[in-house]
Amino acid sequence: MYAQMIKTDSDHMKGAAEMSAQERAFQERIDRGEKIEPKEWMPEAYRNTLIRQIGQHAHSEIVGQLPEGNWITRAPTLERKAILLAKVQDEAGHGLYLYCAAETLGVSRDELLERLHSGKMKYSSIFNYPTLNWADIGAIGWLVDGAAIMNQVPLQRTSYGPYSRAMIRICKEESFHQRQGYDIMTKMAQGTPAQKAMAQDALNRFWYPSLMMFGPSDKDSVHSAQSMAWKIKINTNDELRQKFVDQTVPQAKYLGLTIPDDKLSWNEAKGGHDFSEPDWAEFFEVLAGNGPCNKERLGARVKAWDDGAWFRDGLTAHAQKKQARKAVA
Ligand code: FAQ
Repeated sequence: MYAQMIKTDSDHMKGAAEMSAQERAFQERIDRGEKIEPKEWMPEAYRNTLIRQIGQHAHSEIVGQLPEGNWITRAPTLERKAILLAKVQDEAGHGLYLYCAAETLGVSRDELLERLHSGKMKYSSIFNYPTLNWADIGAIGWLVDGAAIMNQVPLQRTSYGPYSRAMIRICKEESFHQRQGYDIMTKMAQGTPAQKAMAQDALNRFWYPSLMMFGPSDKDSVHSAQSMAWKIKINTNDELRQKFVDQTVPQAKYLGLTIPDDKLSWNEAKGGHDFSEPDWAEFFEVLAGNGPCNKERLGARVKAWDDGAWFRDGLTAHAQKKQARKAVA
């Protein structure tokens, strides 16, 4: 249904014969596996696709701090609090590397943030779901960071140099995040019956939203074909979703938890699991701004921006003063 409503990038995709000599040479560089660097020529649509994807990714890291930040003051032990603090700080760092990578394409961080705050740019749907209790922090690390890694490991080979290099460090840190989440889930699953029930409840609520992180099914994906031709994306949304399910099923089994899907089964012929699709109507509602926490998340980011105005003004005034003094000397 969604596919009928939209035009995909592939509607505008050029075959080799329609490309200019410059565009053909660019595509040949991509096909040879060369990295594209900031000052080099690139088609405007390639640049805009990168700004959209990297910008959205950066926003996801920053908005993604909010659901977990919610539990820093209520972590059950000092050790868990220190670990969660480090993780949430890492997400801020990921946002910064990604905003820097996007800036190399000629867009400023202020402009990207303005587009986020005005609703012109998206962030990952997953962060519009609430974190109701401590088990949710385990589920986020295990499932959400697990899905993020599944998506981002191939992005280390993406064709744009600054994005691919940012991904290398981000993936290392995401691995720690995933381990800490799985550790929380392990402790809870092996704890009292009430704690195990909380872990199961968190898995029940986060399973399908985690599957949605990979984007719409391939038939409804607007950008995949062109992004894959440019090696901005390395895999399709469905390929990565399948890999995530196959990786996560044995992890849930080890925890003694049940994935909330009656149709989940091993398919010997395809060498992977059959599983139920998420509710795509819910996904598109969340994208349209109508998820459980959309207004709260965006409101928190806009407030943080407004509250920080005095600090940004101070920094600019200081820098201008310093420059003026230098000019006089
Ligand atoms: N949420 O044609 P496609 C993290 C949009 S980082 C919201 O398939 P594409 C770390 C899409 O933008 C998580 N919107 O799009 C962390 C497009 O709309 P547009 C973020 C979504 O770009 C963990 C439309 O739907 N990771 O979690 C979503 O080829 C824990 C059509 O879709 C990245 O951003 C969605 N889930 O593929 C932090 C990775 N899916 O823009 C804190 C890089 C799709 O035309 C705590 N990004 N849309 O208006 C990607 O790999 C791709 O952009 C996809 C989407 C795979 C997300």
